[in-house]
Amino acid sequence: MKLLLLSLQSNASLVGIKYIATNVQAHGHDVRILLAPGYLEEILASGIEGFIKEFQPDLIGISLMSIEFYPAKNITRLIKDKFDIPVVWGGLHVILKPDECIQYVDYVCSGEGENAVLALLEYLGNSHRDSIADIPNIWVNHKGVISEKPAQPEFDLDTLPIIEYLPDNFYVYKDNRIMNFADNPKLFRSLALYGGTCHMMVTTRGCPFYCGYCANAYTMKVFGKKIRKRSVANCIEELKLVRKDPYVIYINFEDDWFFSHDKEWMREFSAEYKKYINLPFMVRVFPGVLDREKLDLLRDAGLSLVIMGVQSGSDRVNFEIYNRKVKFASVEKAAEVISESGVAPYYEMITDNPYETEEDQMECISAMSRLKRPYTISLAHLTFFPGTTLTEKAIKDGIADPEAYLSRYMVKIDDTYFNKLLYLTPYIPRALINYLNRKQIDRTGIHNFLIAFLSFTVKRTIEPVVFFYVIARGLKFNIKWTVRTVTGNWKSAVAKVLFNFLGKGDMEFDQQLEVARKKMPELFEK
Ligand code: B12
Repeated sequence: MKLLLLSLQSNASLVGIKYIATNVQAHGHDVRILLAPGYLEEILASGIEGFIKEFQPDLIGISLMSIEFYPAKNITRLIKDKFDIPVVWGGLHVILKPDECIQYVDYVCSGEGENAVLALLEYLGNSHRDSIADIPNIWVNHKGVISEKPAQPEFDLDTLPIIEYLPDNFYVYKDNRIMNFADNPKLFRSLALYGGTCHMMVTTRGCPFYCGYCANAYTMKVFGKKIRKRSVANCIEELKLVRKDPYVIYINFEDDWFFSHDKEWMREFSAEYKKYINLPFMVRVFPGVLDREKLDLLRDAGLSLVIMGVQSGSDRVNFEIYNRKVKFASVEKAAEVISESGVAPYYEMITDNPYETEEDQMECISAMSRLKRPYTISLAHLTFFPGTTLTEKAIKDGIADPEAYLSRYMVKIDDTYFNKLLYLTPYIPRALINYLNRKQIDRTGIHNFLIAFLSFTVKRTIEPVVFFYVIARGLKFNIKWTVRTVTGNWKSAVAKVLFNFLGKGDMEFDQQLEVARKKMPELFEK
């Protein structure tokens, strides 16, 4: 049987789809992955049409996060116009909204896809398409009649085959041509995140927290609270394979809770990693449970950067609005530990929260200004993902547009006085932060001018320097690693500096949607 997996993501760094592809392939089927970055055209490009005609898949699978909902809806109808091939959707957005997604497609996968897609493909090989598939996780839309299916029981992650960094069945649609990435590695590197120097990997699945804004708070209702973990041997096997690609110089562990591994695991992992892999890497940490001993073990193995979600510097916002039970005192303690270990810190903040008062915002700024420097910071809009407790509340209160999460992400993040000041906190003197940190009613023209001026200049001068210093320090000032990281990432680094200079954010996706809204209004109707 043949399976075509389609991703509409803007970059070539895929994880979930690779797992599905590798598992289905390991069972003897022919699989291709096609990346059509942000495809949102009115017609099916002849290149894509030709590729499907030539491959003749028995099933087409489309992967989508919420941001890809309209592109997925569009390409599904274009494929359906030309081909009589069953289509299945899966991915985070489908897990959140299976009931809505199933309206546009034959099947949706409301949970993990590895076993579900395999079962569906084999079912299509054995049964008549008119019969109704009875497969865990797979909802069916049979001529408009919907059959729901409860989530599949969990499986042991070590039973999955190992995924590759650049599999040879990975294709891309570009300039009306389909190209194989393995045959065009330069093209792959131009579309992969960090210039194709970084392998993204997950060693656990699950998150024990129910933060009110996070999509995980909903997915954990589906998958259960238990965190599933891969063995050290299984992770090292993947890394050894990845290590063969000379361009990969950095490993990015995308686990929501990497620190759920116990000390024994960390000890064994660090020893093996140092021995066989020996590349710098990054992990995500949660402030309340950061363990110094584990951090030191990882640091010794090559840990160079940690991403820590802070979200807000106000305990009221974290506890009462985000249901995130972490006091800022724990953040301060964790920041201290991170700073002492010499690992580069990157703190993530959520802004533009309509429930936040000016007092909360001021508390947030002064709390963040107390953190040990140097550190770097990223801001993201509060996004009202469907199914989360915060979204339900915001919709009830008439505050959130239930559709906004489909399009609003990074754009115009530094529009407000508060966001600008928050972004500046790691870089300007604390006395200046205190002077600028005040309510709107107490601000004068001087405050507004200073914020605009500092925001413009700091982004173009101090920020890149601090960023570079923090990264080099995280890499223990190892010249070889620093040079390799910088040269490997020079395109993203230059793009960041350039975008900072031009004062541009990640606008492309929103603009594309606007154009599509004008050209294809019917696509945006319910
Ligand atoms: C790694 C990661 C990325 C990577 C790679 C994503 C990828 N496509 O593989 C990168 C860095 C590219 C990324 C980017 C973004 N991400 Co991200 N990312 C993650 C993260 C941390 C882990 C995902 C992962 O690898 N999980 C492990 C794999 C095995 O699971 P999976 O991807 O869900 O895939 C399984 C199922 O979903 C299903 N499945 C997936 N595809 C398909 C397809 C078919 C046909 C079927 C049947 C099943 C199926 O089967 C898979 C295997 O079991 C999650 C957090 C999380 N815990 O999920 C956020 C997360 C998915 N990201 C999120 C967001 C918001 C983004 C961005 C929009 C951020 C931004 N502001 O730019 C961008 C969007 C990029 C784009 N579309 O252009 C949100 C999504 C929320 C939502 N409602 O969509 C999450 C949930 C984070 C969060 N807690 O809010 N991300």
